[in-house]
Amino acid sequence: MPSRPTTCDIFCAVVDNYGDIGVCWRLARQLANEHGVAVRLWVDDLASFRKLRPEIDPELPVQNSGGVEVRRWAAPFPGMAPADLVIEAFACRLPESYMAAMAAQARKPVWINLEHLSAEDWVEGCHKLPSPHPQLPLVKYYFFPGFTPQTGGLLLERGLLARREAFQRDPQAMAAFWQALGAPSPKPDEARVSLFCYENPALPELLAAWAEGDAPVCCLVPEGRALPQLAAFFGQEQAAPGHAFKRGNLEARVLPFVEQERYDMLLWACDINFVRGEDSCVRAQWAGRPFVWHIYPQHDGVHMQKLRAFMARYCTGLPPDAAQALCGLWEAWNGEGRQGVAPPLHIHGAWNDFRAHGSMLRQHATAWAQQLSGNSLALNLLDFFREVGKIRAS
Ligand code: TRH
Repeated sequence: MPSRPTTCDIFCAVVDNYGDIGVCWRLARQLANEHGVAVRLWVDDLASFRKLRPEIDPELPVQNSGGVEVRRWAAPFPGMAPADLVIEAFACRLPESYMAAMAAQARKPVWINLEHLSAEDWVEGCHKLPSPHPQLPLVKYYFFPGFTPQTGGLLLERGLLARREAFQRDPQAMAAFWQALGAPSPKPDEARVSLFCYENPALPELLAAWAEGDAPVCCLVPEGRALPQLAAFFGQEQAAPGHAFKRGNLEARVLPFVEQERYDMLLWACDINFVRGEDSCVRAQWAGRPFVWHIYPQHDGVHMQKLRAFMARYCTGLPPDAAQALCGLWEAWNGEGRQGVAPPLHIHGAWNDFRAHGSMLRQHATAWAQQLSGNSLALNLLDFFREVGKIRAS
């Protein structure tokens, strides 16, 4: 068995929103461009993919983008030789015929199920666990991203933190970025906030806190699920990219959904980022700025356990008052987490408390990014490929 994969197939089913394809696309590019692996990325919803990568043509069954071969994943699945490394993202279930082809290989591919990100302790015990296929001579391994060295780490492109720091230190680059986005450069006393969230009962209250606050807030809202609530707050029928609204000390601007790299830059350029899901949450951490996470709500409420597990890790090393300010806003923002529930009225105070600890939270955010950056998911995955080869050879 070779020590490195030459080829890799990544399978991505877009369940909802953009996180599934966001993660798979990032991983595909990293394996191809930083590690020389020939990657085929199989995606069942190219229209969603196009939002993050506008050059994708949803009509094409095969296309190349950013060094990756992008394939439309549709039934029936074409017959083809499987890759050395097969990544099933988020248990999306590989095509039967593809699994049969894997089983027929003399040298079986290394088959990974890439799991969702969680900061919970149990992840360390489940990372890399094997799961033999009930009928076929194949073993699938669970690979868990995470925040400790006993997990698979996080997706981080080579040199990303240095690029981010250079950008944040370069006022001209920032000004050019704002101009290209059609937004004015920040005023000296303004808090610039990006707001990417699901529908949230706490949103009107937060917008009111900003409008009534002492300092100006400029809130940039990418096109998406927050827009109806934003429009309603400003008494408008609708909000769309290019629209700008003002009330009291709050100015809100709707942005188009931008390409993934530009979204990173938006996070780097803002003082505070409201993010959601899984991938934007990680990108906010790499931005080295204070952030507020709207975790993906799950029906059984397990998301709150996940949220608290992350808060506990993230707050380690923060002075207690700053940790309390951070947790207070995060809890309020994730509130009851469902529509139809009265907004948590304490969000106003929680926001003020968060802002009062702004410089400490900013310092902490930079240190946190640095601390996490040594545990690269792509490198860990390639190491694991070698490890499986050794297990098989022994
Ligand atoms: O979009 P999300 O809510 O996605 C996911 C999925 O729903 C998934 O099924 C679920 O399991 C997961 O959440 C928890 O949030 P996420 O993960 O942050 O993905 C958003 C992606 O969109 C991310 O890659 C960043 C990208 N993006 C852009 O490229 N441009 C933009 O303008 C914005 C706002 C985001």
